[in-house]
Amino acid sequence: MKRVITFGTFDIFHIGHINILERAKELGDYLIVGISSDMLNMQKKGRAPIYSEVERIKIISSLRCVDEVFIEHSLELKGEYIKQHKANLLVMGDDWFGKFDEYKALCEVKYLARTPSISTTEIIEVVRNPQNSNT
Ligand code: C2G
Repeated sequence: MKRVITFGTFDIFHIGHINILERAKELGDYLIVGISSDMLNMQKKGRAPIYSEVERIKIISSLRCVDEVFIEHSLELKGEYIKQHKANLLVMGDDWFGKFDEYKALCEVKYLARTPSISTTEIIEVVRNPQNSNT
């Protein structure tokens, strides 16, 4: 059985998120998702997520393609999480291209193309300033 692991904040869940999760699942049999804690998101993006970790865990674990979730507390613990969850494959979006190559010593690592034209940051922008939307 091939165990796939991926990581992300998945704030304001959107089509880009489901696309990468479904494609990650197709590359194996069992999908494990590390969801950034509110604190880790604060460190990564300099702001609190719109949806709390409790809400994001509930949303992600309700998806058909997701088998297991856990909270990612630190980017530095990625190797530990890979070992703990006995992952055979790490999948990330290509905005992280090359950033996790060191884990090739532990498991296979693949970067998948991001879904174009959608991001949590853009959604926040459009909701705040609808007149700037070009859609
Ligand atoms: N994603 C995508 N297409 C988009 C937007 C996001 O494929 N249009 C992917 C990202 O590449 C990532 C996943 O969806 O693989 C989750 O995205 P984020 O929530 O933005 O994740 P991020 O905050 O970058 O966290 O340890 C790594 C980090 O925790 C990743």
